[in-house]
Amino acid sequence: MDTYDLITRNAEEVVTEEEVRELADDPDGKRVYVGYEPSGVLHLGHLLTANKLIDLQEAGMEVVVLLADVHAYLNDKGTFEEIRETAEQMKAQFIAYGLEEENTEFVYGSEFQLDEEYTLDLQELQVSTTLNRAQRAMAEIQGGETAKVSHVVYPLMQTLDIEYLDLDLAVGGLDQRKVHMLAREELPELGYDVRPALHTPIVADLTSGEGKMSSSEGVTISMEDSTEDLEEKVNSAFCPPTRDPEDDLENPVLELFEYHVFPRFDEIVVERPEQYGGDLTYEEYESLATDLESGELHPADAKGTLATYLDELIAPGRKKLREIRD
Ligand code: IYR
Repeated sequence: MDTYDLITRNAEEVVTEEEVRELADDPDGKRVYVGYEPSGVLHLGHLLTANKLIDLQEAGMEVVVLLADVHAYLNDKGTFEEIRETAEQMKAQFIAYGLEEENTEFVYGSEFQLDEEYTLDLQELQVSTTLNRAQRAMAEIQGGETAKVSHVVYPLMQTLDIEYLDLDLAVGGLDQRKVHMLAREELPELGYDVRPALHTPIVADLTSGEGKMSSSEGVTISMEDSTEDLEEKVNSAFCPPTRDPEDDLENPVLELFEYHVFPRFDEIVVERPEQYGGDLTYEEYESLATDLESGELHPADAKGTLATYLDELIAPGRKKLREIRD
């Protein structure tokens, strides 16, 4: 796969293609990051961007994971102490999941976001950004909560992180796009460079195929799940073999294959007894999706296979989490 394709595979949006192509021409040592608010345990939402970081490491880039403790605090995720403890656990799970420890820089937001220079830049951004603009940037991250002053400071700090961590590329889920757009507009106001951004898709809710899979509502899959939990959740997932053009429901089973399984395994084997046609082997997502649609692959077999591969993916993180907790 060529470097640009590796960098952008499974991305929903690339801002801008031209800027990312330039990075792909000389990726060695380029710094890229994702920031995570430490909260709960790692779930598939976190792992979607983590997969992208693994691709970027493979492309030769330096990966920075921001454990955004101050952001989590501004977003009311607990006491500072609780947030720090969760961040430590997240870091251990990311490494267990497959981020190369020697090529990944883990940084706490509080290590640099409370410095004088950063704080003064933040004040300047507060002067130059309208309340309305900051609120719009934050809408998707904040969810339905009533806006607090902290919610408008948050995207301005996320903007500055890109400069202060000396990054060449910002990565995030599609829910981060408005913050990244704000950053592209505001950084030059402070005399800093504009940086490109890459956005991963948002996976639909497992049981309905609507909205997004999240830890706060509906069913999500996390590193806390046992093999049995996983089987149960995947087996009850929404998995229509063909898309109904009348609705915009997604097939979350296919999405999980596309975004989580295929990027991490070279081939996928669907085990079937001889009487049902024997095993099927797939090297790429498209062939599996085609077989599901044509009826060659039964949804029950697709789900069983998905549960097995997801289990393998989360097993190291699950083990780590249990060790930490014991
Ligand atoms: N807004 C992210 C957390 C976050 C991301 C980055 I990239 C930052 O520089 C700071 C915070 C979230 O919604 O989890």
